[in-house]
Amino acid sequence: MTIMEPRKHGDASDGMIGGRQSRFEGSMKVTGAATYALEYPVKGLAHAVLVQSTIPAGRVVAVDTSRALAAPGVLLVLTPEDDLGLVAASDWYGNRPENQPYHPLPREVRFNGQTIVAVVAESREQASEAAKLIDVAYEETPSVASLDDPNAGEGKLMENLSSAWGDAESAFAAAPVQVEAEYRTPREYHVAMEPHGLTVKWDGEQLTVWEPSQWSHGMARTYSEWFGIPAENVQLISPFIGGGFGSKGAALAHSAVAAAAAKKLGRPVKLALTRPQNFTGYGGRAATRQKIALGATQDGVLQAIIHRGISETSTYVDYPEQTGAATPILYKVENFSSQHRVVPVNTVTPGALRGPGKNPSAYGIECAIEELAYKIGMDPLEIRLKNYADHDYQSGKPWSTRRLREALTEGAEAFGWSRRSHAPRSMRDGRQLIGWGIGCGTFPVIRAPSEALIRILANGHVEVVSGAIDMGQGTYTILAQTVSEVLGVPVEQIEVHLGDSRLPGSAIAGGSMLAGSITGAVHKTAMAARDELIGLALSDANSPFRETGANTLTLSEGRIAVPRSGGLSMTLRELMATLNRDHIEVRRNTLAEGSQSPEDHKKAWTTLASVQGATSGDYSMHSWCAHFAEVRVDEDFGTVRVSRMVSAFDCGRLYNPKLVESQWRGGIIMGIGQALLEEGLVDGRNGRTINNNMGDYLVPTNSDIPDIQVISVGVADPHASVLGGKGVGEVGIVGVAPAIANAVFHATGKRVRDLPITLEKLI
Ligand code: MCN
Ligand code: MOS
Repeated sequence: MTIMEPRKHGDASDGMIGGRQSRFEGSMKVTGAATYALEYPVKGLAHAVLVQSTIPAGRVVAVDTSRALAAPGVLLVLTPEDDLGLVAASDWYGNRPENQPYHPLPREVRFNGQTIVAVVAESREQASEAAKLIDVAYEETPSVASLDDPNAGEGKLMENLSSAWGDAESAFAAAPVQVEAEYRTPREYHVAMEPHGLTVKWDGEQLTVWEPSQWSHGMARTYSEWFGIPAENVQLISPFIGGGFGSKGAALAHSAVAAAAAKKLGRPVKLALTRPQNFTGYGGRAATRQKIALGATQDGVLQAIIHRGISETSTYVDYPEQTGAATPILYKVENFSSQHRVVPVNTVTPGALRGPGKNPSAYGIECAIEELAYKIGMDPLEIRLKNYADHDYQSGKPWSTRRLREALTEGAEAFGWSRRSHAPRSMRDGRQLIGWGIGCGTFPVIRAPSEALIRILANGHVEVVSGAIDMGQGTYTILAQTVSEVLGVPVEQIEVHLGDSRLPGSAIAGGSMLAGSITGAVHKTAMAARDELIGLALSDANSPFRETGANTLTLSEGRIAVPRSGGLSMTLRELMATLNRDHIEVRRNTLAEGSQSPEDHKKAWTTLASVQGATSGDYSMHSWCAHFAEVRVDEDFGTVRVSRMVSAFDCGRLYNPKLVESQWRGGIIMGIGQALLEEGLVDGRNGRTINNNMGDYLVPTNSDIPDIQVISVGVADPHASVLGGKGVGEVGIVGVAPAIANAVFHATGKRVRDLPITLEKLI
């Protein structure tokens, strides 16, 4: 089955799976009708403001709070002196340290920008003013600012991220053509439009948290564990999120501080991190370095890949930005070796940022493959097709579906690749050098069990209920489309309720796993609701369908009918009335039959323990893409502009091509930022992120973004998900930066191996 043909806007079928339905909550977001976490009108609010450390490592020796406490409106000051009475919560996988206290305002300072004091006052202004009056005395200890610090060291080998087959060293040594290079990426940040923050309220032992969340259930669990209260006592509410990009999957230290302050005060508390505080409230993408050695024959057949990568981590958690995530699966190669190390430095623990691992990994291998192509005078498109991986050489498994070849050829066709002239600096337009480059990308298909509830109401409307979230990807919309297709109810009659930890369990909106996982659960639930409805219509004593002799009924356009034309037909509302039913409710999940205990449910919805990776079954399952970039480089000034992008994707079947195209374009725009603009600058003296604001940390604006053409070459993948879709949200960013770096080389003859590609590196 091929993907749905794009439909014209306004078609009746827009609302079905594969239709181009616009996002339901879109107008609410742009008109201000959507309520964000900090906008809930809670009575009696107090306001918290944080003070962060100004040293990279050491101890808080004393905090003088006297001036702050005397300031107008101040209600409470929390410092490392205060025992907040919290207990350490489990990690992502549900492993919990035993009886370990948790100090979100620790005495020990491990990075510059760590939260150490909170000031709570009647108003935000009063709290901000008082926070300036806090005096902290530190005892500083030696620190390591970044990977560039001479004391950074070799780091620690991550055995589980190493991979090898064949004999890479010998094959490389024997290869007639060798390419070796080191590629670097800097610290990068999420800079979601909506900053971190939360509103918290206690009612006795009941805790309500309004906080932007990529995972309502997982974050609610963390609160319940910190405070030692039953999971049912926590309600985390997050119906609208102003972007997450990986930064909003966990409850963080500042979240704990706000909740503890509310408890101590007996008043609801609102805490909004300032934009600079967002840069250290949660870590961005770690800085990386990777050395890649490619051995090949003169005619461009890969013989060996040797990959050695490192990434920064904090001094207290080993978080790898896995530079070897894409390297083993993009090309056919019989001899391979990859290792990844993490180097502890005094930073907040880095985190997941759109396409974690795969993104810097593709930057390395996709630049290296073009370096090889230029070395032997081969077309970069041809070398990729020549080394096309017919199966996954790492796991040995067949691909479920892999239309990367089609992505490369159809992308090349749309881009006009055949008109390229090979030599660097050979294409120009006046003073502008023109360059073309390719970058392939990939992202694994990850899946998790999920749950959903569907209610058919007396008025014929349908409610779909899940604790899943929508941070802009389109969850609300695709779930309505899924139900519309199964129950034959127009989307206007479907209401989707999301973003609340009290609602049925859901996969995290992370790892591009939500859409496939939650449409699977909603589809299963809708099918069950359909069976129940038809069953009732055929068997209920009050139902006129009982007499028709039909053995099944059809559901479409909000009506239920016998299949033959001219037969009995009525609206769902009429049917509900004749059945005398107020509502029909069905709840289903995608856990295995034997895993339905309360413990299984808790594990499935609140930890990542049940998540299935790309090679957990018989196949190796991934989304794929090929980006074609055109850059124009001003020869005198060294300025680079991306003037054209054509990107072709295999993400399986698309539930909603309009939203998918928007996801892809969003990823590509972030990739352009990564290639040309984004760079977290660290002060080597004190480990401070210098450009911790949106004026100095540059992300693309409209004027940086060219026309972006996106093409789908996917086919439904029945192994990847119930509806045949693969992940969409992250793959778009993967491979963009190398496509641009390769285009810059083609334009200028200059190879920039450290991102971002700024003008001083070119002139
Ligand atoms: N979709 C589809 N057909 C498919 C797969 C997806 O139509 N076969 C569409 C749907 O509209 C779906 C969306 O693409 O809602 C994303 O689906 P999926 O790839 O499953 O990703 P998730 O729903 O798990 O969302 C998380 C993903 C991640 S991990 C990051 S990071 C990211 C991203 O989504 N952050 C985003 N996209 C984002 N988009 C916005 N606007 N804001 C963010 O913070
Ligand atoms: Mo996405 S970085 O996995 O939230």
